[in-house]
Amino acid sequence: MDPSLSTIADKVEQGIRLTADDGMTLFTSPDLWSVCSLADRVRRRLHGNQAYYNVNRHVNYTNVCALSCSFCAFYRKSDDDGAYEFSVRQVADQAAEAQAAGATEIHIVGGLHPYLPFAYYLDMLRAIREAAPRLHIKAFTAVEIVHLARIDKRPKELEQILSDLKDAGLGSLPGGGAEVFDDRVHDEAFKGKIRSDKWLDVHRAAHRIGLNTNATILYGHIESLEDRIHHMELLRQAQDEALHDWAQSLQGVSQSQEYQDHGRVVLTGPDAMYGINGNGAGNRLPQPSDTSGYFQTIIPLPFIPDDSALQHLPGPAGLDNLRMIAVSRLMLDNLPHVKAFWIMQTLPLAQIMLQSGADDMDGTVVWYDITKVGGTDTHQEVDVTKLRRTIVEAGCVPVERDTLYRPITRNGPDWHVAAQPDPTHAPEAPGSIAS
Ligand code: V47
Repeated sequence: MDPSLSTIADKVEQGIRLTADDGMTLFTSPDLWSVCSLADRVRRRLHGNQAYYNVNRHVNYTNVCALSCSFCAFYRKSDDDGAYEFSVRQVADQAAEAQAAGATEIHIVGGLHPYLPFAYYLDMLRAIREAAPRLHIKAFTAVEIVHLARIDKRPKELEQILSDLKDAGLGSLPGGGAEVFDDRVHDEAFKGKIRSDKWLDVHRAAHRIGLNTNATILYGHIESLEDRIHHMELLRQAQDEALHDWAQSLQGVSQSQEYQDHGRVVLTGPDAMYGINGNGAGNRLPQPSDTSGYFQTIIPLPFIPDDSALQHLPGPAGLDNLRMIAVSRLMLDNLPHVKAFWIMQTLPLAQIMLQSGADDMDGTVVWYDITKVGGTDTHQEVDVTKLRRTIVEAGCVPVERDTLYRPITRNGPDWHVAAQPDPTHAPEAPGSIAS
């Protein structure tokens, strides 16, 4: 092992939080395989050899956007060729179709449409609830939430907007729109978009009203490695606060000593930190509750230059993508999951990522408009057999999950939430491809 990694390896062994300098060492070490195997070690502590996927559908309800982010090839102005917006009925029909095909989740995001009123968004959620009552609705990035707070007839506090959306059917927030938490990068690549403080405010407000959320980082464009680490530190801090509130809201949850002493939660330490001691007792992972939410997963998104205003940039290479997954796993010690979003990472690379820190691949997706790797069209679908095969071939056990990471038992399009498996007792043999 690269000797500069040995202090970090000791910290990982003991469950001690890594510093920003440690993060830079992980990014610059020539010994990528040791970085990946450290990340794999903590991933296995959390999830054994299980790897998660879901049966979902992504819907991008409009590509019309008031912003003009230079990394984005998706947005159009309302009079541009190819500009579109779906009616509430069209979205609800897609939801009904997804539910009939066995999906458990609909993931909805779109541009900041200049004319659609707040009522459109509430109506959309209510119509989905009615047309597809079993689907979990994961919708609207923090950027869209701030836009909705501005366009409502009576401008509202973030928490009120989120509560209105929750009452209409919203189940959780996706992680998009975070880009890179840095003012220089913001001003050069996505000026006009909310800054990091606002993005974090939206997620904090969502957590306070009991909504779980995800987080992303868009990397491999004009940001520096230090910017990536700073982004991770801000997320880690926000998650400490969320987990603190979550633990306060529940009685009898086991907490690590470090959490009690320092108000921070490391979820990736050795079993003994959580009273697990090899017998499965104790639980290191937060479980979804109605009263308090938290960040579930980090999704590192590799910048895809094609057709964007930054298409002269090369975009990150495969090994950078792999290292980014591993560093995210090691630095974000209090986020339960790391997602290798196969649409952007590609299935073969996502497979290697399952051995380098990632434990989740997102799902069947079906239609995806925001990025198209290698000139594919918007129909980007894998079936469950292929997802499971990808996972099994990576030496992992495929576990279908719902949006809140509860395991699903399935019989064709029928499904229900199963009892939580104990990740400390996950089988070591690869799973079966048959679902
Ligand atoms: O917010 C836009 C990014 C995001 C490009 O929460 C680009 O489970 C790469 O957030 N190259 C949307 N990325 C996707 C997203 C997401 C995806 C999967 C799962 C979840 C989740 C969230 O895509 C945008 C933006 O950050 N993006 N353009 C591009 N050229």
